[in-house]
Amino acid sequence: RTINQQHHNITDLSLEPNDFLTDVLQGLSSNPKMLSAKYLYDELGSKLFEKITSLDEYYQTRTEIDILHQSYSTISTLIGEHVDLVELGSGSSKKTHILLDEQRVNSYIPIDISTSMLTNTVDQLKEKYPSLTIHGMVADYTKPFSLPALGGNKKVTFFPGSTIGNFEPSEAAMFLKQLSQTFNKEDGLLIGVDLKKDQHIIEKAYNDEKGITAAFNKNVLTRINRELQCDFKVENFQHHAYYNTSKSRIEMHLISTIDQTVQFQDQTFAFTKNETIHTENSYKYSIDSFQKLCLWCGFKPVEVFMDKNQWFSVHYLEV
Ligand code: AVI
Repeated sequence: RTINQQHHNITDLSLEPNDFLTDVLQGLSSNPKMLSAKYLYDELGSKLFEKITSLDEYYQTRTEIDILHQSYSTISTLIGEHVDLVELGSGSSKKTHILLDEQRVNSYIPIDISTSMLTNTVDQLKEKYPSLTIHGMVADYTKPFSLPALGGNKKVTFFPGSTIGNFEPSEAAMFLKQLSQTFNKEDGLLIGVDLKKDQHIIEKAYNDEKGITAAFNKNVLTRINRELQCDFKVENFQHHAYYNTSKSRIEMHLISTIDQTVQFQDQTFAFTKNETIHTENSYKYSIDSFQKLCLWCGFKPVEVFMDKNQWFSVHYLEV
């Protein structure tokens, strides 16, 4: 499906409602119960995530932005000129403005799972960069999909925000391997990866004082109620996020605060008090563990950039 939006194209390969239904039924039937983190990003979820990125506790976004600014001259040399810039999970494209020099970038292809987020972002970018070719895509980039025809320029894929950390390591490996197979010799991958550090710093980032992360987590239940006609009582679930040291990951859960049942289509799901729905993992890497993963997937590390505390990393890789 292609939506012609004023002067630019948006290709919409968004999820079919049935995928959502099947995944939710499967996730709630499994033991322990789980929901895929990608379903956190409906319109409100994407807005809440945007709010998270400017919270004091959520060090990731500002640290990555600082790294991109500080290392801009090296990064822009690596990116080169007349490139097609593809961004995975573009959201508000906030970080991309640092890289979007109209001299260097021939076309920009933002890809996001949220139609409303992508549409708004493309509109704003078009105003700010009138001569830039923008081709937005609404797609689940964790599944294979084809990019629009790009005319054979060097391609740089930007995957910021440590979203790779939301993949299981085996999924991350599969994803990176598939991505490397679509790369030509000159192409580059610029990817942001959150690093292992004092667990209290990480835990605070997922348990902010204003409760935005809690609202973001609980919103998945509101979304299920609305889109799949379910009757979750959201007030009977509590946000819980903690660092699982042995797996080097933050786990986000929704804990049932009482014994309860939830009616869903023709099925009933029972929750005991304190039972959880596992809604997200956010893996943290070391430079070494991430580079090993990339090497195994067909990428060669070219450069890695970090902040002075070594809390966050941005890697540039080629095949
Ligand atoms: C998008 N992703 C990298 C975020 C993270 O930190 O794992 C999502 C998020 N979940 C809770 N807060 C932010």
